[in-house]
Amino acid sequence: MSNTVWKSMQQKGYSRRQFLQFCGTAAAIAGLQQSGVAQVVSAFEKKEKPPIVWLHFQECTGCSESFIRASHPIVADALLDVINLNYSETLMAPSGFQAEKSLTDTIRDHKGKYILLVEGAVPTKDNGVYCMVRGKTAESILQEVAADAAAVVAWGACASFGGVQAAKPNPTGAQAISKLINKPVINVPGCPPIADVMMSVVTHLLVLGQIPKLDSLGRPKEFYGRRVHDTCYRRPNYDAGLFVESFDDENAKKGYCLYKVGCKGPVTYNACSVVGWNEGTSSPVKSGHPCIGCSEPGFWDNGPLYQHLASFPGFGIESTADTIGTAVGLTTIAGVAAHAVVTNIRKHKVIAEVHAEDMKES
Ligand code: FSX
Ligand code: SF4
Ligand code: F3S
Repeated sequence: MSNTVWKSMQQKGYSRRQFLQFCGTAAAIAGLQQSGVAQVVSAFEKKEKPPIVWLHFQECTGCSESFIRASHPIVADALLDVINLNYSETLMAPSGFQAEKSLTDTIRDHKGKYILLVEGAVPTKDNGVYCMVRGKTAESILQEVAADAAAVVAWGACASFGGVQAAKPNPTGAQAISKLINKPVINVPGCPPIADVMMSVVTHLLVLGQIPKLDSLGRPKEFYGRRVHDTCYRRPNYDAGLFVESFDDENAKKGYCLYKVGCKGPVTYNACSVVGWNEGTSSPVKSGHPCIGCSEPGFWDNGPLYQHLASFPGFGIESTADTIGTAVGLTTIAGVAAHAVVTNIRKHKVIAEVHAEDMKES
């Protein structure tokens, strides 16, 4: 029992109240209802924590940067301190042979029990020489460690779909890890993924010991079930045909919709409009930048970032990646979503009036 989350927190000086608070937050971020808190308490009191191995391949380390900035400090602290993070090139204290021993001991002593988290794509061209760690290719390390992992998580666009290094012409033959191993992979894309979503996936695995429900691209439905566009606070402007025409114009200052300056929110499945970044303070769209679709496969090649979508499938909020896919069409023609302009004249007027009032007051 010495290895449970509660014991570890006690040793660190956390009170029982703080432990229960941690369990409540962990349950909430794992997407569990109130009744799930008891389940979390019980799991963290009794369950031995599975060891975690975190591998880094072709990436920028933004995923780790994101993870350590999760906005639930007690959860981040507890998870980072109490999970058995047996191997992580960026977060672990040991180095050299000592670090290597941690990895080999973990995969030997915890067969079928450890969780594998992977950050970055894997180069496959020229026998994988473009990413080597300890004299071994990324691909051979991945194969070796994934073989006996209980669950495999792909952090970020790179591990999930290949990311920037797989963008055309993909000189190193970079691949998503799901293409290289023969077991289910939980894809948590985004460049990088949202910290609280990452924390939630780890918590879900630790508490429930199961893989969360995934969409057809292997992403947890809880967080990738809706488009950025579906819950965007600028959406009323989109519906009313009120668009930013160029950065720094008057419409940008008014917070109009970013569709015409390239926003890919209508074809991007992620929780940015709901969970948000930096303790939910902001998101790309909230800070005035169009969504570049960073949680979708091949987004670097989906046309110029600041060119708007010509059209997109499915206007209803009920659309999901499973039902409509993510076909993205781009055009240079300056057409806008005609339905919005035509059918929302009334809303357009109301919003324009409100903005006019705001401008008068300021
Ligand atoms: Fe990729 Fe992770 Fe983009 Fe970076 O390391 S998802 S390049 S922000 O963050 O792998
Ligand atoms: Fe928001 Fe972009 Fe959709 Fe406009 S197009 S409502 S800015 S997600
Ligand atoms: Fe990425 Fe778009 Fe969110 S660019 S961070 S999915 S708003």
